[in-house]
Amino acid sequence: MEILIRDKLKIVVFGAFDAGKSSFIRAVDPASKHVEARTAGGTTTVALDFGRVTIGGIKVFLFGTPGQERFEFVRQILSRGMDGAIVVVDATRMLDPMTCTLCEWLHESAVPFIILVNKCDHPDARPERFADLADNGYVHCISARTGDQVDQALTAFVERLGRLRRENK
Ligand SMILES: Nc1nc2c(ncn2[C@@H]2O[C@H](COP(=O)(O)OP(=O)(O)OP(=O)(O)O)[C@@H](O)[C@H]2O)c(=O)[nH]1
Ligand SMILES: [Mg+2]
Repeated sequence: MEILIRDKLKIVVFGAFDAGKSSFIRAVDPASKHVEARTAGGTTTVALDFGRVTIGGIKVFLFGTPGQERFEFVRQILSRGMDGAIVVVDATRMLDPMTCTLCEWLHESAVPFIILVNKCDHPDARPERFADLADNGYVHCISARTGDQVDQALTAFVERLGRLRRENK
């Protein structure tokens, strides 16, 4: 990979409550940090997730957002200056209004983004429900639990962001 002007990328991870945003960041970076609260069913992000990984010489900083609607202000803060976005969806659920709103906003803001259809290890997963969510076809089926396709999807996105940066320089 040729040397880029800037060798750092800020990628923000969005998605509805419980989709698996924090699990995705843990799968990418086992040393990632998470500010979460306990719930009856496990944990929920109340501030942010933060993970780091180096891909092809580029330092990638991953910021995970809370999924609960009431934390919209946190999503606004974390999204400042992002180079790209990842939208995580739960393959076992139906497409939800928050995910649709997020994708419309990213599209209108001209922020490059991919869809990660998570929980594809689950017997109830129906990834085909999300096939048309990114109009450019950037949809990947992953499992944050098993790690399947996690690194491949992120690497493909980072390479695409690197290409976009070279084209725009
Ligand atoms: N089967 C399966 N379960 C998963 C997978 N990824 C996450 N989960 C489960 O889904 C639940 C939510 O995971 P989180 O990573 O906390 O989801 P989140 O999107 O960060 O949730 P919020 O921060 O509350 O919005 C947990 O019980 C996880 O164990 C996966 O790939 N497969
Ligand atoms: Mg979370």
